[in-house]
Amino acid sequence: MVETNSKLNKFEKFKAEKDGLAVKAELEHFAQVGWESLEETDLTHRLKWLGIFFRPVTPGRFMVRLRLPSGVLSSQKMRVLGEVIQRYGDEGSADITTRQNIQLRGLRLEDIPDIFLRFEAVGLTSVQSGMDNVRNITASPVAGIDASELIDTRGLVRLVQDMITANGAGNPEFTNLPRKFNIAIEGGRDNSVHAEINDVAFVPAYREGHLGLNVLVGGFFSARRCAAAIPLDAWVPPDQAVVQLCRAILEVYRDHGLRANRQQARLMWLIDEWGLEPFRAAVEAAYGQPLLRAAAKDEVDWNKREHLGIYPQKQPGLNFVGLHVPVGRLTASAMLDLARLADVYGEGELRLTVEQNLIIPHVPDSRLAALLQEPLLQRFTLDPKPLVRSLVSCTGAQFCNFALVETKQRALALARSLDDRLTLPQPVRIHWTGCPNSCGQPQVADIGLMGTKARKQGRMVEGVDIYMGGKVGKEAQLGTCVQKSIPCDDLPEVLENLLITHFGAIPKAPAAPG
Ligand code: SRM
Ligand code: SF4
Repeated sequence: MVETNSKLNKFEKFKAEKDGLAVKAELEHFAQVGWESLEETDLTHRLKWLGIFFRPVTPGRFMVRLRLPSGVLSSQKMRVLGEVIQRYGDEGSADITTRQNIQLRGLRLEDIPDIFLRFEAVGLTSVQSGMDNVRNITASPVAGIDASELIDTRGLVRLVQDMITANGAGNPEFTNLPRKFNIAIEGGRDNSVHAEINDVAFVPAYREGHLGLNVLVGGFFSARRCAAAIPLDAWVPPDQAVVQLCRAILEVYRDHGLRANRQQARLMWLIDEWGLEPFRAAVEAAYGQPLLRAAAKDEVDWNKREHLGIYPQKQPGLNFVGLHVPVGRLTASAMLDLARLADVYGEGELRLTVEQNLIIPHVPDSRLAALLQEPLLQRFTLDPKPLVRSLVSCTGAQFCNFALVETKQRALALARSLDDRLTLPQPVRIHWTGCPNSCGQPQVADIGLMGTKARKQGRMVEGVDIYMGGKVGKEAQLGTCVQKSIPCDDLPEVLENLLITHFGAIPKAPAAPG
């Protein structure tokens, strides 16, 4: 480690005193004594190593963040997750996250040891999903079923997660990183994972006629700085090499990442400090053999797909059906129903997307018509209107204490009313994020809205900074802030004007009276 102990930030100090994963052995005890008796750092920080998040906005009601590699889960897992929140009535809910994952809400600490046993029984884990750990590993949501895919990455993603978490048991080798860490492994042509915003991303590329993966490093968003990932100038075959390279990069980051200033601790800061070639050399040394230079070009040459509606799979006669889940919010009954739909119409599997939507794969041609009649598809539609369709939103003030504004409900209400008032020639991707941490990825959106405080008629009110210019898919590019501190109350008019001026929206004729 570079820094001396006196230079470590307070997070580093508490991690050095007691590793986050240590609370695993204490969970039963915590559940017995109750959350009010817990030592502050255990409660608000260390529990996140198990994926358990104390929510200051709803004290006593915890959030649990799962790990769902590639966003794939069985109907059995979905049923268990639905049943877990069902017992909390109206307080229980769930969200599909911007990393193809699920977070459960409303949980009581005393129930969590039992809940974890239920998770274990079906192969679910939430370990190392928060704080200074590797987040859910993302991949194409149609890996293995997409007729045009180059590499089915599901197995690789699973292997990388198993390496990082010791098969879900928790792996002390990687529980004290300098900061959070994001990994994405894309096997398709459309960059469905937003490779550019991950600390490490793999994208398909042919090298001397062999199909493998080029490697990007250093992408991240933070309140202080946002950076797109840059090429490591390395190529690996799509096998154990991916796991070994992830391990090597994580070891370099763990052992040399900057730990003095928490605002400058993500991987890109280390790459900046060292320079790319010395960083690459250190990774190569940890990898234990020469790294091949990158293929001259990668195979990401498509626009990003949105996966809503019905598409034929590469398996003849089967289809995947993409459902729109408004701002990713799920109830227990919807989750149980989704599990049933996957069993009845598919092969008991569900997929999640980074747009916070859901896919039912493996639906035979003969069952499509019946699936479309299911009442849940009135709510989770296949063909929503252009603005609601591409809406993404972070958690916001309802549950997140960092939030400067309420996001999900406001985002949905506004998108619905603009959809009613405007005709749009194509979907416009609007992303909401409640604060500069950028969990809702406003920088990848056509229009990104980031919560802030604004002034209106002499009063401080909820507002947003507006981002534009984000591009996804083959020409991915980060958007930038174009307007600051717009009061949320003014947004209907401001957004309407932006949509008319930049996206070809046409106001609809007002409905005739009577
Ligand atoms: Fe995030 C912290 C929610 C994706 C950047 N994020 C948080 C916390 C844990 C803060 C907290 O303790 O309250 C939020 C939990 C709120 C809650 O109750 O849900 C939170 N982040 C989310 C989720 C749920 C947003 C969503 O509604 O989908 C996403 C969960 C993903 C997952 O399944 O693991 C989520 N967060 C992201 C992303 C997007 C991504 O990964 O593509 C980013 C930007 C990309 C990145 O990290 O480079 C992101 N979250 C942050 C940051 C800023 C990190 C930094 O380096 O400064 C924080 C704050 C922090 O870590 O200190 C943060
Ligand atoms: Fe919370 Fe801010 Fe992340 Fe939204 S962007 S979930 S408000 S930390």
